[in-house]
Amino acid sequence: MIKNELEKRLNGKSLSEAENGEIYAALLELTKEKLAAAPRIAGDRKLYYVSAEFLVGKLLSNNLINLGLFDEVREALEDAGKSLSEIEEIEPEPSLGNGGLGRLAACYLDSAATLDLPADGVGLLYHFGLFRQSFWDHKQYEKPDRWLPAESGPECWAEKTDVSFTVPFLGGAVKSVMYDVTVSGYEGGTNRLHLFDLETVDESLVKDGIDFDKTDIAKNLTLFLYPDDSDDNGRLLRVYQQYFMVSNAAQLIIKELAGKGYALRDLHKHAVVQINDTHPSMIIPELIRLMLKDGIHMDEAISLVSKTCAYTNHTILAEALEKWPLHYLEKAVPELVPIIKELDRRVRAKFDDEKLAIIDEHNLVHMANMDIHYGFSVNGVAALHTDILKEAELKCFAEVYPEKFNNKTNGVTFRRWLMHCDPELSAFITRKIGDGWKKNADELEKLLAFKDDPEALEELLKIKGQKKEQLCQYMKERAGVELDPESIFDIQIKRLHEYKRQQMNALYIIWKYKQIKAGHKPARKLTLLFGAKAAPAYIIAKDIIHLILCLSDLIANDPEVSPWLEVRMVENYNVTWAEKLIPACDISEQISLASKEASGTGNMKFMLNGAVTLGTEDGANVEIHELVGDENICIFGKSSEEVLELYKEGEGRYSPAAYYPCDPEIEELLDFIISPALMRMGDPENLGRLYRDMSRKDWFMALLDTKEYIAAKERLLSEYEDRQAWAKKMLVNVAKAGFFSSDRAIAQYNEDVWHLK
Ligand code: B1H
Repeated sequence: MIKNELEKRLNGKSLSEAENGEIYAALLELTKEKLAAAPRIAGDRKLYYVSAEFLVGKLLSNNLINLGLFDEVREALEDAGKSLSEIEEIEPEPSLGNGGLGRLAACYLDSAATLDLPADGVGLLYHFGLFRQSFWDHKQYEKPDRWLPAESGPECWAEKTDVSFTVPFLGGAVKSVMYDVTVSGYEGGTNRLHLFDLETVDESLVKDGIDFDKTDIAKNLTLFLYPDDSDDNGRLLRVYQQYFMVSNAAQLIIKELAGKGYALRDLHKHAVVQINDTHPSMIIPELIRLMLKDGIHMDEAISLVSKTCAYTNHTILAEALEKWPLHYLEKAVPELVPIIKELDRRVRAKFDDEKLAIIDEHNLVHMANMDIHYGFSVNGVAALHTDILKEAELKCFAEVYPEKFNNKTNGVTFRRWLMHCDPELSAFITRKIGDGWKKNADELEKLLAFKDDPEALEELLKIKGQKKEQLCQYMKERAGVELDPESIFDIQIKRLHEYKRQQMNALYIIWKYKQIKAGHKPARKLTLLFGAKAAPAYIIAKDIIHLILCLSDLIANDPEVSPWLEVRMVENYNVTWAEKLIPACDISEQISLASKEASGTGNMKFMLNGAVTLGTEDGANVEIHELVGDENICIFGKSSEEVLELYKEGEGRYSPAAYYPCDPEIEELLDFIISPALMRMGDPENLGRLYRDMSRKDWFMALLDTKEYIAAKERLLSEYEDRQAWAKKMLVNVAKAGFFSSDRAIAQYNEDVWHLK
């Protein structure tokens, strides 16, 4: 009996007497014990998923689901008058990631364990993770977000181990400490997420906001995720972080290999390293360095490492493709520089093509190029993205290594993104088609049998209504905002970036505001919800937040408009917020400039929870479109081919001047940004800068698709009024989402790349 097991840990109190904090501590302890008793997944060949980010989210419910204890615990608590979801509020969310890339890593660990594959994650234990966001005066402010337990407080999921390595640093050395988070598979065994910390780290360096002494590497290395890299010291610190991460990973891999009794020469047979974007790329020269130290010759070391490492590319945005000045590396990782130079020399000896070089003529080290030459696999994260890599961005590489390139369309774990966040919908699905879908997501297709069943469709609408009510409740408690659950919930949640085009959505808001002011009242109220953090040094992104917050306020205070339109941006958007927002969504905003969003994974989560996508033909939207068909998605905008063409030099190149001021409708929308009404509300400096940027530069072409976007959204809003037809769209989206299970993605990685078991 779970109740007894919990009460044993409550110092004589009964469940109903105990405080939520005490119950959380008891649940944590109990769950950890059960995890420790579950079998550790083992095998002769193991994957190391090395990543600078693991956005795991809260883990209590996730672990309870995987252990098969969730319902029992929830009921025991309910009987005692307690609520599991309230208790969960106590759990701090570790913000060890920025967005999709980090959350993907967490989904992949969940699926690898579920598929019983020996696969551990390796990353860093950032004490503060990404910053905590707050809004004041319509602007974003950043504060450190400490998630680790206080000395005296309850434990957390990361447990200190006695594993420690020495990492060469600045002519001396620093020591690491390894912390382990147990990763459970659904009704399966466990793997580990190894997070390395610096033994000498000093939190007292953080004094004011998220600023700290960036030069004191031996004390600051693991304080923050991606410290502000707008200055040299920040960038240099990032190199140190990356090296600390990969040196620990490499040493761990070699230690485990030796532990199994294998020679270093057999590395590639027993270990495979997945390099998650270029942040861990230095693991290639680091493994080579360690092999050379062990007496293996350069030729052989390079060959062995190249058979061990595989690289995933997550972006084609030039600014995100890492290129480190050689002199940074000379300062931060002097031991690796001769190896990197040798790797470059070999490339140059073999190929007479500057584009393939690792160290370019400006002495910039192209990390991705090193991964492609000296890894055995290169994959993109959605079909369109991989095509662009092969045909444009990395064309010259695909020509010399066609066998290395492959696509692995992203996926998300249905345990967290359906079973946990929408138990009502999960129960509906199980009532209709049984529970085989939990292990085999393709079975969701069986739902199509209910496409024309009015009762089933009615049920589906009712569940969506419930989830909207729940979100309203949560918003009220958290943000003091009362939303209207009868309105249409249109949601855009993702990192703030110009290519994701939140600013285009803001132009829609302006358009709608003006329509309502002109007397064109819609059939139903529309609620637009945003969640987004802007990188602290990304000025235009912060200006976009400012615009949205000003519009939100302007509308809320306008009695003519507020009955019909509401705009809210949640503060400190994170995984927990996503779990509340996604199930309540009617319209999923996936409006990136075509070719720029490598895949997207939020798009998949929304679809799985019965939202209809309003999107461009970008990233995985293309695959969603193919799966659900034209009637069940709303696609608009220029194609990626057209966009790539518009970026080319010369005539035909994109210019916002084609729209502003010559198109009067667009002119009206942009001018509103600097209208007296808004300028009074907000900061003229921010609004003016954004207005100038959008009307003169518009680097990510928001104006290109604005009119089509407005028309498409209006079309979708009117379709919402046919409730049965809408419910059918919802059902088809859920039924076709099976492909986007991370179980499918991981099975493909294993089949084509990892070959575990
Ligand atoms: C993605 C990043 C990323 N791609 C650099 N690249 C970063 C790059 O702080 N940095 O230095 C942080 C993140 N993140 C995302 O990966 C893509 O934009 C999404 O489209 C994709 O779904 C996700 C997972 O593949």
